[in-house]
Amino acid sequence: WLIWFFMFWQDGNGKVSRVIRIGTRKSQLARIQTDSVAEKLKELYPDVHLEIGKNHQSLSRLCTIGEKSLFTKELENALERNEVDLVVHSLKDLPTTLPPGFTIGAVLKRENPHDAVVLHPSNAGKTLDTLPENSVIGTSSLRRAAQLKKRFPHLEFKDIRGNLNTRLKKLDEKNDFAAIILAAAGLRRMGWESRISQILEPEDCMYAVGQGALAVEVRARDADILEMVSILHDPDTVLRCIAERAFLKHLEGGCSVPVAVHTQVKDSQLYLTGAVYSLDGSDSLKETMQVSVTSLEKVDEQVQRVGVTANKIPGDVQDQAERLGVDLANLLLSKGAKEILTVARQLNDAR
Ligand code: DPM
Repeated sequence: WLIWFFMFWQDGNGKVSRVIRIGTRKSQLARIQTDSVAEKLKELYPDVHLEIGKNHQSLSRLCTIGEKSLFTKELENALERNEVDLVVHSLKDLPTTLPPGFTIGAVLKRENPHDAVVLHPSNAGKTLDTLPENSVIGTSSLRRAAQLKKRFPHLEFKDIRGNLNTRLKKLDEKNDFAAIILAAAGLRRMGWESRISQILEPEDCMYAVGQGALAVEVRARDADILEMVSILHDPDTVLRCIAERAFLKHLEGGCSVPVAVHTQVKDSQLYLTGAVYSLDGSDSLKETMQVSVTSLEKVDEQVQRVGVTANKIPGDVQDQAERLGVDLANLLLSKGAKEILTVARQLNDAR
């Protein structure tokens, strides 16, 4: 039989409360994201004692091509072994299929999901349009490079790696890059909003699935923790991200393929625009579909959809969002998306 161990903590007034342990990776962004979720939980549950665990090893990329997730390693092991109770991630780094036993128990309100341009100081005042011919732009996102190569053919694109601190340093202290492209949300969380010189509109560059939203990963069977974190769910963000993740999953795209999305909830309609690109952006498919997201029944069931458990959001509406993603993927597949992605994957693997 199962024995559940609960840890308790006694405060100065003799009040006993459960200790919740949060796992984190060691990059500054991971710490900031973890702290912001811990702050929210503290406000909502003043009696719960939160402990941010030791820093776990960071993997340079959590998510891999295809649906095989490499990111399991340290943090999920810690979750599995009950060493931590929840882990905060950028949703866009979480694969659309989580390993068995884990689920995303909360998707927080999405921040600005768009990509941003950060210029080398010597280019102050410029935009991607006005940067000189052959200026080198740093990004290792196939999605960003594909879209921007097509839209700004006078620019060159080169890989830039490392965490955000490393990248900004590489930009500023060397003359290798005229500018780099990063998610506006990450820049804002790091306190570097003032470095954003341009936010890329969907016409220039659509964002990655889940970009700008934080996710809380928990043990799927830990009903107490699931209940506790579910209050953090932002309903519109959940529906948008379920549609986006279902789209990516059905395309069989991992998080490093040239796939981009744009979603919106307006007047009880959920809109999803999705696109796939060849590596140089010359070949692409882009379509938009919409679905009504009004609930006919309030079902409260323990179901995962593309890894997300959101018991307080009507199940029928979540199903509609998931179906929208699948339907849009099928539409693009019927127009040749599979071929575009297969070629992109092969060329990228050969690089
Ligand atoms: C994923 C991608 C990147 C990250 C691929 C993509 C960017 C990699 C690169 C799946 N994860 O976006 O097309 O630029 O070389 C990542 C960032 C954030 C989460 C940093 C960033 C912060 C923003 C957020 C890396 N993961 O994209 O600038 O929480 O959405």
